[in-house]
Amino acid sequence: MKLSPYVLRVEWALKLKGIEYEYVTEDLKNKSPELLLYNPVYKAVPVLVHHGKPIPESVVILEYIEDAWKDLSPSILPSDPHQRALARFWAKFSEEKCLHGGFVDVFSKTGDEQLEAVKELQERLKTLEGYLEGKKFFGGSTIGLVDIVAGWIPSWNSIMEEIVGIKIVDGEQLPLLTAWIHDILELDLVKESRPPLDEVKAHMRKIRENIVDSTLCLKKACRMLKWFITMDCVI
Ligand SMILES: N[C@@H](CCC(=O)N[C@@H](CS)C(=O)NCC(=O)O)C(=O)O
Repeated sequence: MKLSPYVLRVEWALKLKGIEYEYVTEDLKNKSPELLLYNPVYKAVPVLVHHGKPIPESVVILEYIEDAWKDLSPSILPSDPHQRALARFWAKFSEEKCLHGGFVDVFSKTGDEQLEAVKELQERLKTLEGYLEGKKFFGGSTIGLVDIVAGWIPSWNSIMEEIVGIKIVDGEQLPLLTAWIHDILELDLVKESRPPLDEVKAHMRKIRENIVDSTLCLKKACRMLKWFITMDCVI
């Protein structure tokens, strides 16, 4: 699943710590018995298998990598307990408020609802940007948990903006985040594992077309329903 931003997180963490790994691809339309065995609850990628034991869920895997290879630097999490808690907090915020309740909302809505979602997302990104103040990366001078969890933004953002035709991460409004996007894309480990952008674009475009089609169908169905109700009243 080269196009999965969740899988990419695990690749980045393994590369960052210099851990050798075997990458096993998965066809999600025809899931392998291994995937069903290793992740019977969600049946999703990524799954890390270490010493024969499976660990599912990208953020859980990142924490596992940090614990299992704690002697390998750089660390994904700070050593200070409060700083560790903060990193976990912002990683969760980026996931729940910027990805699921943010970019996904913008990408899955149309018209005024979409413009409203853009405004809300930009406000949330501004909040996230506060955690970058005075630092190159969220993790400091090297990337850490938040950079890895939010690391899909640099590759996916410009593609999403192009497809929906709306600028989301504006350099003037979000200068620190814009610089962070640039610095993330300059990292060798990111360049090495970056998915083929034309494939990402084609994949995202297909998703957007399906969303727009089903929204149009729904609107049409609503209009028909209203028409039937009105006719019924008239009769
Ligand atoms: N919360 C999960 C999300 C993983 C996820 O959604 N993976 C997708 C691929 S991007 C998947 O395998 N979906 C299963 C399916 O399509 O049936 C994580 O962080 O690992």
